[in-house]
Amino acid sequence: MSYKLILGNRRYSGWSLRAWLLFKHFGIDCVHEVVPLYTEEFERFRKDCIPARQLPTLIVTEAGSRQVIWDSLSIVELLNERHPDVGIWPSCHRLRAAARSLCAEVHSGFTALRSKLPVNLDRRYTTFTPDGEAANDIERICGLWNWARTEFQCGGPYLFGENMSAADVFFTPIASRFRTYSIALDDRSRTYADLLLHHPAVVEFVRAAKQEVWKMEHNEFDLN
Ligand SMILES: N[C@@H](CCC(=O)N[C@@H](CS)C(=O)NCC(=O)O)C(=O)O
Repeated sequence: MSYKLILGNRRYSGWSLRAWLLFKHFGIDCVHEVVPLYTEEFERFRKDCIPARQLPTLIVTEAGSRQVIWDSLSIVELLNERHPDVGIWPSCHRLRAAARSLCAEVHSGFTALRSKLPVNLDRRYTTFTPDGEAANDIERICGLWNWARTEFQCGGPYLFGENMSAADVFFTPIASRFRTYSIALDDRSRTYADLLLHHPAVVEFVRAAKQEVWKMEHNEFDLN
């Protein structure tokens, strides 16, 4: 069995960062390719990887057959099924259920944060003020981080104890938004966000992102 992970522009693709970190942190081998969004290459990717429409996408090749898996949450579940010993989800069922709820909310929610603070791993805005909806998302996220620690008392430094789980992986691009837009955080949330961003696989991803040449207008704006 082999994996090929197709990523969007690292600079802008928080979803791709999740998939990348998942493979790297849990030590699962894959080859990867970057397909710049909204280019001819991206159109070719869509034709080659039907029915996937978005990145990241995973191609699993096994016994001569090729399967396309798309959407970061289903990539998490596929890897969890195939690599049950690496600890993608916490081992305790209560923690696992909570971790899944957090991932599900990240996956389907925080739309204001996503649209108004687009991922840009190569920018740092120092005068950005989130509007009310985005501020609500930020407050909710920090509230969830604190809730997980208080509710389960796992110690840390990750949400569910000593080990990173898929929940921490899912919050990593959010931590990158907090850094890009210089969002003020309480001390505990700041320490946690910094921990995620200092992960060697994230540092490697950000370094590569800074070398990319493709630019997307939506994610590149100037503040006066
Ligand atoms: N729910 C998807 C979201 C993936 C996503 O939105 N990918 C963006 C890049 S970060 C994309 O491919 N955008 C191109 C498009 O939507 O046409 C996931 O979890 O993987």
